[in-house]
Amino acid sequence: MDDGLQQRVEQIAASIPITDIHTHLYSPAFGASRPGDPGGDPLLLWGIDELLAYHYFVDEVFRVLPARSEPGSLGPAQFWAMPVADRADLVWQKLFVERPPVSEACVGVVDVLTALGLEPDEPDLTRYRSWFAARDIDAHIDEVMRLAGVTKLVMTNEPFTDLERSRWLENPRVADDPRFAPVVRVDPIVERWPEACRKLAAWGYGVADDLSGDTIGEVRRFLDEWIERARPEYLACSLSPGYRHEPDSDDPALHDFARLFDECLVATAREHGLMLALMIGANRGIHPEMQIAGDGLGKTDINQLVSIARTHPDVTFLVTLLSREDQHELCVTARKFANILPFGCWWYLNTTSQIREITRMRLELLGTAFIPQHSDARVLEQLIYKWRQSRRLIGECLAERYIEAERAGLSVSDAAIEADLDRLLRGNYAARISAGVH
Ligand code: RAT
Ligand code: ZN
Repeated sequence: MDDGLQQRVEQIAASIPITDIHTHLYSPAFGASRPGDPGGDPLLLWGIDELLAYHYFVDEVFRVLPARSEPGSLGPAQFWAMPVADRADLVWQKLFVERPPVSEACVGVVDVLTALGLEPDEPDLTRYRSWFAARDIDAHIDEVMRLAGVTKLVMTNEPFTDLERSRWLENPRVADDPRFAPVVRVDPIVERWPEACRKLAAWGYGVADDLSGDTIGEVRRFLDEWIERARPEYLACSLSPGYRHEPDSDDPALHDFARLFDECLVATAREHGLMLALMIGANRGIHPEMQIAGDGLGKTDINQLVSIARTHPDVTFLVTLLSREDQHELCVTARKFANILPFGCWWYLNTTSQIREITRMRLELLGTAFIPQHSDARVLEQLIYKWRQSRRLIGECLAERYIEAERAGLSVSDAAIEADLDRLLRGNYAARISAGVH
């Protein structure tokens, strides 16, 4: 490896302001958690207790707790009944005190504490709790964003979630914070139509389970109203690994799925000039007792995505797939369909080895025409470790390509490196959202 080039790329990467295109963070007006006070239904989570109660640690802690058959074991139901602070204490004790933190998420917390100027090896959480309790949330958000190098955070706004819906209805200016951009995500319309239909009917839309009457028009009215309300940068939905896009199917369930997808989601995206983000591959609730920590993953059939991209050449699909096995097919498919914009190393792929592997593959097959990462942060301070690590790895992978280019006889200027990193960390997304009409 050429250390000089590597260093130049890393230095330039450190200076590029990042747009984080998919997070579960909210602006404080949606309600922020208060360290030491579990009440208030907050949507913006932050602080040491939330960091340790993160669902990535729930599966990890169960792997080291006594087995269900042993004395002293704890079941998921008991675990979830514990207050956040008790869950955080347990995670700290088991994963940070009794053994050195090794997993991606564990090392991430150490990185966060160190970056915030705290000692990462306290025997318990007392000092961290007082430190966080003394923060002012607004100034803290600015500080965390500065440490992460992020200048814009894209939220995931879910109108089918009662709590979130009520925050939007109570305060029409709830999203007026320039640091946070809205996105309207509507999984239930395509993934759980009976549930979506019931809610829409209760909210006064004239919809029917079998899509009869003006159901499609009414779903579109709902989406139009939310676009008007939230002014999203894109529309989004998550699809399970076995989804099928078969508009001509005789199977009524498949036919209805395709109508809701094509005539509601895609048609709305088209009309408003928005991208539609598809997050595909989460196998929800494979261990239901684990609640939010109970989701697995599955491989998808790339032909379904081909069908979507071919049917709708005039709509851009931001696509991320959860299974490692699907990543090469996604790159090849994106080479054929310029309206597929691959993004991020999602969830179980947001690890050192997977980011390296996937980013290398994407650079080799797609050049710089993709969006290498999003954080998926659910707790504010996670931005720090997730972005420090991704920024470094993206720089490392890009430097490898420049070394190849130099070996082939071309020398790459700092200006060219900066332009490439700007595309990857901000510009490719900005170019597509500004191409739309808002
Ligand atoms: O990564 C996560 O936190 C998951 O729980 C999911 O939220 C996933 O990212 C999603 O957006 O569905
Ligand atoms: Zn997510």
